[in-house]
Amino acid sequence: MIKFPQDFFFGSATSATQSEGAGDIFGKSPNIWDYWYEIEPYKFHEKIGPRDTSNFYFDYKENAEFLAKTGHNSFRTSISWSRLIPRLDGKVNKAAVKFYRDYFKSIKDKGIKLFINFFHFDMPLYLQEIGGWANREVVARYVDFCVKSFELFDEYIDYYFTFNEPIVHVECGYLSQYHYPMEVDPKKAVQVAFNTQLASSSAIKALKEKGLSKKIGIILNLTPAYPRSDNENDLRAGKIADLFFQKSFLDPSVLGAYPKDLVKIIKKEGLMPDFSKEDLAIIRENRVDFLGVNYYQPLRVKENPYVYKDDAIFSPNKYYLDYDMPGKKINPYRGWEIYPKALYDIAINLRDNYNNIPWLVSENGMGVEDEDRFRKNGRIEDDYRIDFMKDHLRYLSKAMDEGANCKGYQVWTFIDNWSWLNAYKNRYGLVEYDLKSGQRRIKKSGYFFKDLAENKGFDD
Ligand code: BGP
Repeated sequence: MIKFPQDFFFGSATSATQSEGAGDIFGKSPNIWDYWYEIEPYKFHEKIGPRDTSNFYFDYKENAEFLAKTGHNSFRTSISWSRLIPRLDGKVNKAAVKFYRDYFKSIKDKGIKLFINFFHFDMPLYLQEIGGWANREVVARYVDFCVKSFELFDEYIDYYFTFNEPIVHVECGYLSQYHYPMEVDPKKAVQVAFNTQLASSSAIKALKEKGLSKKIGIILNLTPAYPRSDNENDLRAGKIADLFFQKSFLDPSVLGAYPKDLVKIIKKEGLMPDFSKEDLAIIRENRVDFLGVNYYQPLRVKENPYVYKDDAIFSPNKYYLDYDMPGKKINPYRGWEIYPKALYDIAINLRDNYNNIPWLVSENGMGVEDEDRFRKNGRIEDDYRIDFMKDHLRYLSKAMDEGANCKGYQVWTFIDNWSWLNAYKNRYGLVEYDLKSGQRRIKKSGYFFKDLAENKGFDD
């Protein structure tokens, strides 16, 4: 039997934009996803946009029933910034207050612990128009949003997160064009990363000053960089990839300072952001209480043997290249490698190098296309998803036996939801959602998850 502690969190995560629907009504103003869909709908799989999601805005009560039916003792979502504060005047939208209170209460009434995150890739458009995270003013606006959310909803919230995967809006928004504003501007990317970290630390400071008694953390996609070989060039490539993609938020959030080697590279490349000594003090003095770790796939790297032109646009790939390892196990629908042992490696890294900080798996899951193929007697028999969870849980349990301080396992996701540019291509849910009829049906994995959560483990 693979067994977890009695108080282990079993649950799932989603985000406001991916699950609420009601994108342009009840006082919500557009965020960058609503806007991007409006101007370039063809970029989104089958032209399905952020209004067509699993409809929590209307169905939260029914969804709370399904959370209970699938054994959840915890659930994470985010508060939509552009729903709560729809305009530059900073005024709170009363309809949003009522919605979130009722929604959160319906979850709490089921005895489910609520984890709330403040930012999940969803910058309000009116703030993107003044520069988004590149503009310092947005840091202050974000802190105000967090404080207002705390004042309005704290009675329902058990745990807080400042950001979900902050490296993603940096990389996708300002280097690789997978998120709006689709810029390629490394200098701005570094400023955005710094301002985001400052926003996270400043929110922690402000909430603690307001008397926050609950734990607050940050969710990071800690994808270890595995070098192709033991050759020192490959090893160096791995170290540098880790600096950019793991340590850039992990170190300041948990240890209170940026890694020196990262700062050296940023300086050498002429990409240093604007900041003050006071900013660094805020980061140093306001560290997270715990971490959420999203894990889907490892990052495999090798040396970059090519020379960059002197005036080439900077990319982290100057220092390493992605390595397509032959024979790797892959989820073909998402194109992501499946490598459960990385969860063990993450756990040991946090134990040994990050003061054994408490953490939980805050996302792990498998998106699969056309799950209708697997339907038998009306139910989707998603054994692949059950195997995926078991494979990761085995490694998690092994790490915990060796002292890792993990407190829970939350999957992505509870009910099929909207996956950004992939829209509804790949389905991740424990519960199936029929976009046309709105009907929900628990998949085989949902029943497995219920047993897992109730027994705090599974027979192996
Ligand atoms: C994470 C995000 C989620 C979710 C998930 C699955 O990085 O935090 O928002 O979307 O990945 O990825 P996708 O939906 O792109 O398949």
